[in-house]
Formats: sequence, structure tokens, C-alpha cells
Amino acid sequence: MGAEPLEIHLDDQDVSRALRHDVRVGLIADPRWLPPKWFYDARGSELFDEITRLPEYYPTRAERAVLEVRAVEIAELTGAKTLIELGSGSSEKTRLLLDAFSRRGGLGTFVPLDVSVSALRASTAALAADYPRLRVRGIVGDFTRHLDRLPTGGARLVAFLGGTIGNLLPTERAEFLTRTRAALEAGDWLLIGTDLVKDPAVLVPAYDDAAGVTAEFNRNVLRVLNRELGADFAPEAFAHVALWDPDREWIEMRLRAQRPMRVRVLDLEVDFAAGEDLRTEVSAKFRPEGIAAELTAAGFHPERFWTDPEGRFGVTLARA
Ligand code: AVJ
Repeated sequence: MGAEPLEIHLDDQDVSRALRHDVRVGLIADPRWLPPKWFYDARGSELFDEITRLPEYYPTRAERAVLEVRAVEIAELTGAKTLIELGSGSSEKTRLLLDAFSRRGGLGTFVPLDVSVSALRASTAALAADYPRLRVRGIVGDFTRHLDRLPTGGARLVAFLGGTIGNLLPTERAEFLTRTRAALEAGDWLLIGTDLVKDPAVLVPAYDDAAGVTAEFNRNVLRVLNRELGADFAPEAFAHVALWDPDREWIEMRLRAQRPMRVRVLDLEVDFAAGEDLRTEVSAKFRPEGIAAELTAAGFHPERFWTDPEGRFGVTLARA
């Protein structure tokens, strides 16, 4: 049968317009910043997959450990007919859910949504081949903008895994959860993965690995700007920085100019002083009470909270 054709809610023009907008706002801001979604071109998505296999990067393995134990319970409790995955990437861990649902029966449709066309093409083709009875409907979209395009009706489970919610700033997070709730009906479900606050000696290396893969991933955003906007960043002249902010309880990734530079991008000339930072990602870490409070504030009813045996990563199942 194969996967259905991708449903495109973000065409190249929308993407380009959004990128230009973010560059115009972020590169002239003080401090300078870019949203993390621009990491994920084909190369960036590959680098991210490589990160998930690094010894220092525990979140993927820890979340997988939770899903391995709880997938059957999630399938039973939710009885979902449609599984929607936001920011699906390769959907690797989601296979644990699909396996549990296949054994139980009843799940008819899987809807992965991602900004990366390349990641979606690969994942939907592989999933359609491995789950021949499942309808696989990939949606190219931005989970902060296209929640109103999700399929409607009938026992839905929205999965937002990997701790991706941590990439949103607190106000964006609240807005995202409220909009997700609005897109659902009472009785639908949300499964959300959140990395947990822990010793910075564990957190920081997860974002600054010895092999330098995360550094390449970070610099990849400059290559995206060079290619898509004709910018002239010298990626190698920026150092990768990962910092733990103990007050805001988040990791920040930055690119630090190693010498003074003038960069041309769009019609802007952006001057970097030596040592000046461009913030490229926030990855918030959570406490169990905080997760429940944020979900409740958005109109969800948290029903289960699980962690891996080492308590590194949390997975919450909440009812709409
Ligand atoms: C995609 C949100 C899971 O914040 O941990 C990995 C992205 N950035 N290494 C995260 C990321 C640097 C990642 N998530």
C-alpha cells in the first residue's frame, strides 16, 4: 500500500518566509538568537539522529526505556484509533507505541507531523512498509502553527516526544499546550516527554559531546542560512557552547564568534564582536510538579507520570 502522499502545509515559500522573518528579528536582537527549528534540514536531521546515539546524550535512551515498559499500558488506557506525532523526526521510538497498538488492534491511522520533508519521506515510507495495516498520513508542518490541521474525530492520541517541548520558551510552551488542548476533544489524550532537572555534570555533556557531533549540529544552522539566504557565515569561526542556566533550569546552546566578523545576510550586515554569542537553542528541563501544573493550566488532566529507572526523563499521559 505504501504511505499516503505527504500533506504539505508548509511549502518552500512559507519556509523561506518564516526563515527570513526569524533571521530579521533574531539577528538584530540583543542578545542575538535563532529558533532551533532551523537546525533540521536533511543534514541537520541526520546529525540529530547521530546525537541520539551518542554515549553522553541520554534523553533518547531514557525515553525509550519508559516507552518499552509502558507502551502496552498507553495503548490500553487510551484506546486510540489515531496516533498523531508532533515533531516526529524519524519516529524511531514511536514504533514501540505502534507495536503495542498493533498487538491490541484498533489503531487505524498514524499521522506524523514534522517540518523536515526529508525526515518525513524516509519515516513514512519505512513505517508504511513495516506496518502494512496502518494508514500512514505524513503532514509537513510546524507544530507551533498547524495544530488546526490535525485530523479530527475519534479517540486521538497526540504524542510529543523527545523533550521537544523544552525547545519552546515558557510563554510559547503555555500557548502551545493551550492550542493543543483546543485542537483536541474531551477524552482525547496527550503523551508528552520531558527531560528532567538533574546534575549539570550530566546535562552539559549531553549537549557538548566529546566527538563534537552536537557542535556540528549547532553550526549546521549557519550552513542553512548560507544556503537558503545566501548568507556568508564562516561556520568554523563559531565555537559551540552549551550552558546550564540554573535559574531558568534550561540548557542553552550558543555559537560564539571566535573573532570579530561582519556577516551579510538578506539586506543586513550583522557585526559580531569577538566572543559575542548567537543563541541557537533553549532546552528546558522539568520537575514533575511543574509538568503537571503546566498541563493542568492548559486544560489537561494528567493521569500517569513515568520515568526511566534512573529518573532522568519523564513521560506524562494526560487526558484532554
Ligand atoms: C530535539 C528537543 C530532543 O533539546 O535535547 C539535541 C535537540 N539539541 N542536542 C534537545 C538537541 C542538542 C533536542 N530535542
